[in-house]
Order: sequence, then C-alpha cells, then structure tokens
Amino acid sequence: MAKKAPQRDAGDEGLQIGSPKEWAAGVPAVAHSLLTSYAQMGVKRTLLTLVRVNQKNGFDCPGCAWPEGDHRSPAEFCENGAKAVAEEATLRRVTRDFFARHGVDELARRTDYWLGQQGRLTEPMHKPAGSDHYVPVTWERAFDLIARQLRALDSPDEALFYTSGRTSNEAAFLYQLLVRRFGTNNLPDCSNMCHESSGSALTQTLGIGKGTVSLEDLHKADLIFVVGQNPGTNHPRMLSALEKAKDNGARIVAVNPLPEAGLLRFKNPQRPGGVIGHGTRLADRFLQIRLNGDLALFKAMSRLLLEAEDAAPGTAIDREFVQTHTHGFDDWEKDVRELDWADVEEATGLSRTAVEDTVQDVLGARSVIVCWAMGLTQHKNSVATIREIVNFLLLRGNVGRPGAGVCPVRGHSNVQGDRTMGIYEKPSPAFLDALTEEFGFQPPRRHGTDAVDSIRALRDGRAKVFVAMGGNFVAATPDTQVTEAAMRSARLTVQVSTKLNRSHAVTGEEALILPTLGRTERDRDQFVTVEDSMGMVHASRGRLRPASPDLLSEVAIVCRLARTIFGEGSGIPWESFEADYDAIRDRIARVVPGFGDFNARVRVPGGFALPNAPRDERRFPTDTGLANFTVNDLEVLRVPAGRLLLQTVRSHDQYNTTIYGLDDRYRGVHSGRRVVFVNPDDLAELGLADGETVDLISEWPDGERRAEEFRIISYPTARGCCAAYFPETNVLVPLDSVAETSNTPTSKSVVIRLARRPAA
Ligand SMILES: Nc1nc2c(c(=O)[nH]1)N[C@H]1C(S)=C(S)[C@@H](COP(=O)(O)OP(=O)(O)OC[C@H]3O[C@@H](n4cnc5c(=O)[nH]c(N)nc54)[C@H](O)[C@@H]3O)O[C@H]1N2
Ligand SMILES: Nc1nc2c(c(=O)[nH]1)N[C@H]1C(S)=C(S)[C@@H](COP(=O)(O)OP(=O)(O)OC[C@H]3O[C@@H](n4cnc5c(=O)[nH]c(N)nc54)[C@H](O)[C@@H]3O)O[C@H]1N2
Ligand SMILES: [Mo]
Repeated sequence: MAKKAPQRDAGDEGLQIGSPKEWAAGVPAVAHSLLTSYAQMGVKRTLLTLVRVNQKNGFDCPGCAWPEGDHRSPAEFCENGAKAVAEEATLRRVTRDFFARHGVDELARRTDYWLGQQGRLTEPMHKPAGSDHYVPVTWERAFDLIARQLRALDSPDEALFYTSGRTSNEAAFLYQLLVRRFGTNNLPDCSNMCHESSGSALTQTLGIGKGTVSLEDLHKADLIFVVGQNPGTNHPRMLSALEKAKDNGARIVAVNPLPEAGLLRFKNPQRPGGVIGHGTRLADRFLQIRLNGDLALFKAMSRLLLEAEDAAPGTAIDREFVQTHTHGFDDWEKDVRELDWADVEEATGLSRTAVEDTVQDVLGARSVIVCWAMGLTQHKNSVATIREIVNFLLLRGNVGRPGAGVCPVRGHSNVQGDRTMGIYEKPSPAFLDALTEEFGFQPPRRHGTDAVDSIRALRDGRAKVFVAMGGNFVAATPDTQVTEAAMRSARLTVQVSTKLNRSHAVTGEEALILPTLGRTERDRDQFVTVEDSMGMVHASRGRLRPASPDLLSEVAIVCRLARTIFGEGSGIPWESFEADYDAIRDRIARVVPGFGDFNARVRVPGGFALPNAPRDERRFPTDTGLANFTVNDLEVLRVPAGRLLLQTVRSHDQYNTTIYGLDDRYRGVHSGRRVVFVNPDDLAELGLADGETVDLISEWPDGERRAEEFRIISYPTARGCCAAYFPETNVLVPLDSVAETSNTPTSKSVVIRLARRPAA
C-alpha cells in the first residue's frame, strides 16, 4: 500500500513562469500543433491525418464536442484537436516487452504524463491475481475470464460498467444493452463528473437535459454570456463561432475568476488578420467573479430586470411568454425581490455597478444565449445555479427562438451521444419499455450507481467487478487515496483503452487491458456515429492503419463479450451487429426517439439534427408541461480567515487525465504542473510570496487532505480564490463533497490553506 505517484516528471525541474497571454490561437497555435504532431507521428502521417479531421468524409475530432457547422474550412481543427489526434495517431507502442520490463507496482509510481507518453496499447494483457506483471492473453481467454467473474457474482449489481465520452453511439448502445441484459443499471459515466448538473437542472426546468441552441443561433445572438468556461484551451473552435457572432453585431460577456486568454482576444489563423495584427477582441465585458458567485450574479440580474419592468412596464419582461409557457413565476418573483445586495456583492466580489451595467447589455439585446462548462457544474450548488440561469433567460423569453437559449458546452466528443444511447444509471421507464419491445427481455428497473456511488460500492465491498469502456476512472475521480483503495479491493478490473494510463496501474486483484481502435483508425469498411454538443448526429470514419493488427473495435469487444457471457441463446444477434453496424443503427432507430430512418439520414453529408422540443416548438416536456421557474436560495460560500477557495482546472497541454506536455502557454507556465495561481493581494495578506513552495491542504470533518509541493504563482485571479491543475489536486476533494442532486464532485470549490514548506 501507500504506493504514491512521484510528484515530478523528468524535465519539469526547470519550471519557468512568464506573463500570461491576452490572446489565444493564431499562428503559434498552428505551429505548436504541427510540432507535437510531427514528434508523435512524423511529417507524412501528420499531413495525411490532419486533413481528415472533421471533414464530411473524415473522422470526428476526438478533442471536444463543439459542432462543425456547414461551411468547413480545409483545416477544421485547432491546436488542441491536433494534439488529441496526435496522442492517438502516435507511432509509439506499448508492447508485451514493455509489460515484462515494468511491473504494475512500478507503473503506479510513474506520472500520468510518463504513462501517456509510452504510446498505444497493442494487444490484450492479463494481470493474474497475486502477480505484479501483465502478460499477453488471447481475446477469447480474456472474454472468458470476464464472463466467469461476472457469473460468480451474487447479484448483477455487484458489477459496475463505466463509460467515458469518446465511445461511439453504436458501441454505447450495445454496451448498455449488454449491461441491462446482464441485469443491472450500474452505468456510471464521465458525465457524472462533468455536465450532470446541467442535465439535472435543464430536465427539471425545460424538459430536456441538453442545450437548446444550434450553431446558427450562436451566430445570430445579440448577447452571449460565456460563463465558467475556458474555450481558448478546451473548445478552441468555439472562438471562431464567437468571432462570427461578433461580426454580426453580438456583444460578449465573459464571467470567470480568471482572465482567460481565449476570452479576451482571438487571432483566427484562418483569416488574414489572424496572422498579423491584433485579432478580434472577443469579450466586451469581463466580470471577474469570485468562484461560486454565479447563482448570486444571475439572481441579481433578474432582480434588476424586474425593477426595470416596474419602472417601465412592458419593456424588460416578456409577459406573454411568461404567461403562456412558464410555471412558478409568482413564487420565484417573491423570492428574487427579497434578494440582499450585500450577499450578492460578497458572493460575486462584483460591484453593484458592474452588475447594473451588464443588465443594460441584456435590456439592449433581443436575443441572449448563456454558454457554460465546468466552472458552473462542479460546485455544491451547481444545479441551483443553472436553474437560476434558466429563470434569467425565461424572464425575457430567451428560450425557443432564434439566437436565444441555453448552451451547456459539452466536453468529450460523444458524451452527449452516449447518454442519448442509454448510458445512464437512472434510465427512464420509456427507454426501458422500448428495450423490452425491441429485444424481448425485461431490463432491471432499479436505478444503478453513478461515478461517486460506484466508488462507494467498491469501497464497501458491494461491488466486485469494474469494467471501463474508455477513460481513466482512477485518475479522473476525487479523493485519490480512497478511490485507489476502493479499486484495489475489486476482484477484477477491466479497461478497454487506447493508451496506457493510471487505471491500468491501480487495479483489482486481477486485471485486464483490452486495447481498442481509436476514432482515427480504419474499422474494416464500417463507420460509426456521434452526437455533438448541439444535438447534431453525424458519421465518423477513420482512415489510418490501426496501431496494431490485434486491436478490436469497441463494438466488436462488446459483441464478443456478450456472446461469451450469454452464449448464443440471448435472443440478441450480437454476431450480425459486429458484422455490420447498419444492423445496430436499425435497432437504435426503433428504440431511441429522433433516430427514425437513421441509416439513410446519417449518410447525408453533415448528418442530421435530433429533435429538441424547447428549441423547435417552444414545447417543454416537464412535469408541469411548461418551463418551470424555480426558487434557489443564495447561500454565500464563506471562506474562513487564512483560507482560499481552490478550483481545479485544465492546463493548455492536457486532455483531462492525459498530459500532452508540461506547459500552459496562455497562462505563462512552462515546464511544470505543480503550481498554484494566487491573487497578489491574497499573497500579501497570507504573508506568502510568488515563487515559494507550499502544500495545499483541505480540511474536512474526517481529517485533512494534502497535495504536496506546489510553487506559488502570483496571478490576477479573483480575490480569495486560487487555481491548480487536476488530476494532481483530486486528492483534496473528499468523495462525499458533491453537488446537490447531480452528485458531481465539487472540483471547482475546495476550501484550502497554503502551508509553507521548509526550505530545501
Ligand atoms: N484541450 C482540451 N480540451 C478539452 C478538455 C481538455 O482537458 N483539454 N476536456 C474536455 C472536457 S471533458 C470538458 S468537460 C471541457 C471542459 O472545459 P472547461 O470547463 O473550459 O474546463 P476547465 O479547465 O475545467 O475550466 C473551467 C473554467 O471555468 C472557470 N471557473 C471555475 N470556477 C468558476 C466559477 O465558480 N464561476 C465561473 N464563472 N467560472 C469558473 C475557470 O476559471 C476556467 O476558465 O473541455 C473539453 N475539451
Ligand atoms: N479535479 C477535477 N477532476 C475532474 C475534472 C475537473 O475539472 N477537476 N473534470 C471531470 C470531467 S469534466 C471529466 S469528463 C472526467 C474525465 O474522465 P475520463 O473520461 O474517465 O478521463 P480521460 O482522461 O478523458 O480518459 C483518457 C483515457 O481514455 C482512453 N481513450 C481515449 N480514447 C479512447 C477511445 O476512443 N476508446 C476507448 N475505449 N478509450 C479511449 C485512453 O486510454 C486514455 O488514457 O474527469 C473529471 N475529473
Ligand atoms: Mo468533461
């Protein structure tokens, strides 16, 4: 036990801090993307691969879920999309010799960066119980081992089936089918740690767990809020859409504790002005909010809109929309009228004038869109905050008409599609009925476990087998020590993966690695489909030669595992599904609403849009049949003296737990990741200085949690707040610190203290 990852990567001793950038993308971004790609895949493969990204006959970029749009440029990718592709298309390989040289124990002591840099997995590997080494295993034997362990369980609920968000619609649909046929709804997914709060809030208020805008809407909006999101790094192609909206006259308000480069200014490499010159100024207004202040901000803006309506009736509120399409307005209005400005100022750290000025923008805008990502979803009150954004939009009828609506910006490239395909621990009765109708078996009705509950189930011995369709569960989840111990207590852990990661090193007694094809790779003559952040479904076809002849597609892995578990008598034609993915899509067409005529429609270049009742018809399929106003209490998160509120973010050189490199160029950090960004005034107050080394300590009723050795960077973040990278800081977040309703770990508000380390 107490196996700890080292804290440093070779090469990060030379940590260098420069000044943060004020603009994102542009030529350096293109140059960086080509350099990383050359290093991983050589010049020829780079050029062949990158011309196919996001083209109508190419593959969907595995980077993020931002949509592609109709008018594609020849280079429809971004620096970070190119890095995501290079990670997958790399020429480096992890072979059986590698596993003979490196024991599991040793791998557990490597950094995430080192593990990822080893390259693509090439053949199925088995770590027998009691052994420290993975050894090669045939696919047949691997499936047999899993089937045996599953059959040995006392109940199907003792098995957990995780999904990360890169899995195609076809593989996801079959995977949930296998899991439910086996008899459980234990289908935790990365969404539980990501946009679950958005789904919870939007389903209750608008009747759909997704956004209600299209790319066209974004181009047409008069005012766009970008809240709790760093698109310059995480959704770079969104910057082009924002630029286009600006060309059409939109104003942009950025709400963030950090002055993120991409929000301030954008140099579009695909425009002449992006190569030389200053590029486009994106945000017209930057509200540097305190962490967790957003509920207060949106409530305050709504309050000011009510007051504007009092002063000039018929000017600030869309009465007709409120009366015809919404429910709960009166209760909500009463609550908002009682809002206390002192609380608002304390929670947001913003002046009343700043909020009032922003409301003038709102009053001047016919149509408003609010975009958000992890800055809103990973707090205790996340669901309430997003509901409050819905209230704010409903007030002026900013849902279900062109240029207006909610826009949760999704992370993984098919995380939204996976949920549409039924990867959900709380499936609707209608979905289960449709499965029964189509496949003739009774799926279980009791809800399954989400990500956090799955860890609890392992910890408490209620679950014994853990299967992951992609991702890196051990590194992505909170409370690292608790989670690692939970995982180690499993009888069997199985990872279907493309690249080596921590979840292959922190395993159950017995472990399997099942290597699979990535998006970029040829899957015989088959293609798969994905759904983007705006509900567009389209085909994705890989063209590269697979990293190894021994890889199977995710679809093939599910089908062969199913045949091994159920024998040939399950009444489900797994073999035909594997042979021809059209056969899977025919079933999806009959089970999942909106997919009628799937095979024909997905062959139309560009794909098709899924129905979206709020957007298409101003229809709100909620419990009341109307869009619901909701009352959400403002509880100011008060941080005790001497403490700061920490958010855990992504650097520019990482994809979740995959570390591409050790720089965070836009924030001026080079060659290192163990840094903490703190406001200079807070540093002065705490008696600390830029360049000092500290431990980050979070305090909880069950004891302290500590992340060691971080270099302080004096940085213009909001007062009282600080930031550091995940996964290094996951250790600070207890398993039980979760958002209400959505159960998402509170990765964006962790109270910590900084403890100076004795000089070395
Ligand atoms: N290159 C790259 N692309 C990615 C990913 C990646 O790791 N690398 N990950 C993908 C995934 S799965 C996801 S979910 C998305 C994540 O995309 P983001 O949500 O942009 O990712 P984070 O780095 O978590 O950034 C959170 C942002 O919210 C701000 N923020 C934090 N707390 C608050 C708050 O309380 N209020 C407000 N207003 N702002 C706050 C932070 O300062 C930061 O700018 O990106 C996807 N795309
Ligand atoms: N503290 C903190 N923790 C967080 C977050 C945070 O902001 N702060 N963000 C959370 C969020 S938003 C998310 S989405 C989760 C991410 O959680 P995960 O999705 O579980 O993690 P990833 O790092 O994206 O997974 C990377 C691994 O996926 C595998 N992989 C890549 N492509 C494929 C493929 O095509 N098929 C298969 N089968 N495997 C593939 C590779 O082996 C790679 O090592 O992390 C969450 N954790
Ligand atoms: Mo995510």
